[in-house]
Amino acid sequence: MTRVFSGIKPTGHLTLGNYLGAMRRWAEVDQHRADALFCVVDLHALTVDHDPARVRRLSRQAATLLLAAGLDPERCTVFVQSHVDEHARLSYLLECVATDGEMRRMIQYKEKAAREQARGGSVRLSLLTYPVLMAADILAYGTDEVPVGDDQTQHVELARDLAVRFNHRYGHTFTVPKATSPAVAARVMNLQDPASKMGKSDDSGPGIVYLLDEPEVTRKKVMRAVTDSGQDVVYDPQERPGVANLLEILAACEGGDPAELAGSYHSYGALKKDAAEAVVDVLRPVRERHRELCADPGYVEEVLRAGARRARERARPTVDAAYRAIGLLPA
Ligand code: AQP
Repeated sequence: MTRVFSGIKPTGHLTLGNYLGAMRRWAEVDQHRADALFCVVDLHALTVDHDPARVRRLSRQAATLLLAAGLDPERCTVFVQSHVDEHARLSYLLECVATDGEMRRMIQYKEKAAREQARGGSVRLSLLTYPVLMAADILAYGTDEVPVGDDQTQHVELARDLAVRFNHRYGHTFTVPKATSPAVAARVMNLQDPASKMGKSDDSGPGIVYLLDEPEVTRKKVMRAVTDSGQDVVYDPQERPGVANLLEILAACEGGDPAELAGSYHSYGALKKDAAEAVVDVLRPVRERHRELCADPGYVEEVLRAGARRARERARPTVDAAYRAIGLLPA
């Protein structure tokens, strides 16, 4: 059976980008067709300046939202990364296979390091090495497929490269994974700055739809989305990124093709109105289920405990095999 792994980082409140690019597919497709593991990757949230209490709160919230989005603990494994030691154990071995140059080429590293420096902060070493930890997250589970949004494909490529290199040097140990992305909305853009990805740790609140925004707030954000200088509605991500983003969001929410949808609109206002309603409709059941789950925090904790037990059992044999293959004495 195909093994699927993916994760979400508790660095902010989850966004429409996280949902359309990743979580929705995990719930609607992946958990039904594969042996799937989904993880709140809390160690990754420590790579930038962080407040411990906030990371704890956001980790709990992210786990609750994964369940609210439809992940079913009877069908898939939902857990928190730091509860399973194998991730950090394997990460060090992979650091001994990765190179400094490879790490410095990562686009997210360049962007986030520049952002930290612009804020006057220092860049943590873990920001540079976190793609190796992400490779460990993936490789520890013998993962075949990693369903992610567009922004994460470079990191999955790194996991592939490290798996191939390790296998070549030390004998076959890891499955070589591949990234899968949705056909539409693989990169939802910021509504106020359609040249940038909608990111949960960005500062620009009005351009980001959070999953837990009230419907009225969501409507306002979509209605105020920056559009382009033209008048006609065409799907052209290069020349008309604002309108293309709204068409992609609408297509992802309602099904359909963004270029075809463009033909049924004669004004930006009508497109925004329909996109706003489509987003509100898609998020409504997630918000409702989230509210129910918040009333029963013991249930979420139990799901995470059981998930960590299952994940540990799956990861340990592969990580132990990697320790032996690389030349370490068995304990
Ligand atoms: N804007 C997006 N469009 C489509 N997919 C997206 N994803 C994130 N943003 C978008 C996908 O959501 C999954 C979880 O993302 P992550 O938690 O690993 O963080 P990230 O990729 O770094 O995205 P964020 O939300 O922008 O976080 P910050 O601001 O902390 O960097 C991934 O599959 C991702 O591709």
